[in-house]
Amino acid sequence: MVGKTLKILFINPFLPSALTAGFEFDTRIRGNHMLTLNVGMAYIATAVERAGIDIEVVDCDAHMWSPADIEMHIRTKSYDAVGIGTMVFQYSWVRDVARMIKEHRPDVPIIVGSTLSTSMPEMLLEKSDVDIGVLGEGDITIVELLQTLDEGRSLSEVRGLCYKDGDRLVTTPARPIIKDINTIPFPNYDHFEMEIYLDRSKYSIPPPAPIELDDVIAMPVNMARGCPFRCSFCFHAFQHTQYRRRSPENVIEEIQLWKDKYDANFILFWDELSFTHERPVRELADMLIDREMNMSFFASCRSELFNWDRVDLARKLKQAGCKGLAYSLESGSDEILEAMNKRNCSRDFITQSHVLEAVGIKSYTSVIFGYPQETFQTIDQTFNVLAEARSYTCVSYIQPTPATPIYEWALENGKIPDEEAYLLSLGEASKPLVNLTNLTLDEMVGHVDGYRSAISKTEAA
Ligand code: B12
Ligand code: SF4
Repeated sequence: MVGKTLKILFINPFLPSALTAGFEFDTRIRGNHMLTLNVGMAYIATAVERAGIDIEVVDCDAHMWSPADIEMHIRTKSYDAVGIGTMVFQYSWVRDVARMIKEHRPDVPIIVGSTLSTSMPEMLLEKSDVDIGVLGEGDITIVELLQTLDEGRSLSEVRGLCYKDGDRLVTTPARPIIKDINTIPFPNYDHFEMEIYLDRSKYSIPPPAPIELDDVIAMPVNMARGCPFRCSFCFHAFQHTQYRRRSPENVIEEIQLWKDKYDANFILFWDELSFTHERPVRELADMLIDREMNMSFFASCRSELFNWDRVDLARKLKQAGCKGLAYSLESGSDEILEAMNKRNCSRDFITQSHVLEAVGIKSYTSVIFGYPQETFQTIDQTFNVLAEARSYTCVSYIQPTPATPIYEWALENGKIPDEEAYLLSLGEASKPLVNLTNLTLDEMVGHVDGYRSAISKTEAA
């Protein structure tokens, strides 16, 4: 057992531009700030607490706090380590908070996990006051890391880390993935500002809301980890982690917990890919129906899962409570889909959208403009596919993120002359930050906006 006296502070960063791209979420309460639980950090905090270590969570996201807002907290309390987990887009926020922590507590190690440390460990450690980056899944690594720090042993013994050792950076061998993810304890959200999350959870349901919003109490559930695909703009392109899914029994047990504890009536399956093929859909749907869970949910899948031969399966999923499925088209141009290594095609996408429409499941999709092959014609193709599919669409522009093939391409082709300046500017993806195309940014955005205003007029009608 690790020393009981250890105390770890977890900081959940404020996601100021969490309004994702083109979806116009209900913004009545928090301006454009859509609030969603930080599931990954909750898993980490839970693992640490279960190892007998004291934890505290400062929930900046729930309170919309800046680094300055938590300065007093850092000054007046003492901790053995600080843990932060967030996306690449919060690099600037994390850099500022790490600087502030070091000013007051120079000896407290700052540990960062999630996609930020996994995607850009060297830049993060070299350019900020962060001491240790946890790479990939952190559930086991964080506990071993804290034990090692506590016992004063060398961090080189801990797999899945990048850390500062004097003037040099050390990367330890990769942490093997957790093969059976049913063994991972459910995340405990008691240290998060649950009243605020539950109160605002309804605003994370994208329009057109398939349920009366005021009735919604939504909780996130992570049903699968990893992704079997390697799209060239995606975090998973360089992860090489095996796709794993929890058993339906295990998922339903967690859903039951949120029903009992929070009166949840809506589950957001925050997975890369909730469903890859037919069997898991059927298994989960059967179990939700047999156990009379009476739960609405959103999940994600690929665009080739449903066709007219599987309309009964879609119907069953609807009967089980599925209100919406997210699956990404990304582009209507086959050339761009190939460049993205997307391994889907627009025809399947259209068919699936029609099948889901026929059974009453809303379909949500996203498109990314601005790949190097983008032209007026490919933009037209994308909007033509969207019009035919009648899916609800989130429109964004490519913001290459570190370690992905498209980021490497952008670097090699001089599209990102100053890496750090670019990474500090990352944010909401509804505006392009770099131009990878042969169009000017004004031309591309103007052409896209022409379609977007036409779509909003049709939707308003
Ligand atoms: C939920 C979600 C969101 C939520 C945010 C929730 C929150 N409060 O953090 C919302 C909807 C707001 C969101 C927005 C966006 N998102 Co998002 N999102 C997700 C999603 C679907 C699930 C995250 C999750 O719960 N995972 C499950 C947990 C178990 O995994 P995990 O978070 O990775 O946690 C593990 C490790 O990372 C690590 N870890 C995590 N935290 C910590 C902390 C410490 C201290 C340590 C040691 C370790 C550690 O251990 C955990 C357990 O093993 C992921 C995809 C995915 N499945 O991960 C994308 C993902 C994180 N999002 C992504 C993107 C691109 C975006 C947007 C840019 C989308 C857009 N087009 O606008 C925006 C950015 C908004 C912003 N301002 O930053 C990318 C991130 C890419 C990157 N390189 O950072 C992902 C990976 C999707 C993808 N495949 O590309 N997103
Ligand atoms: S299918 Fe989705 S999650 Fe998987 S690699 Fe492609 S974009 Fe990423």
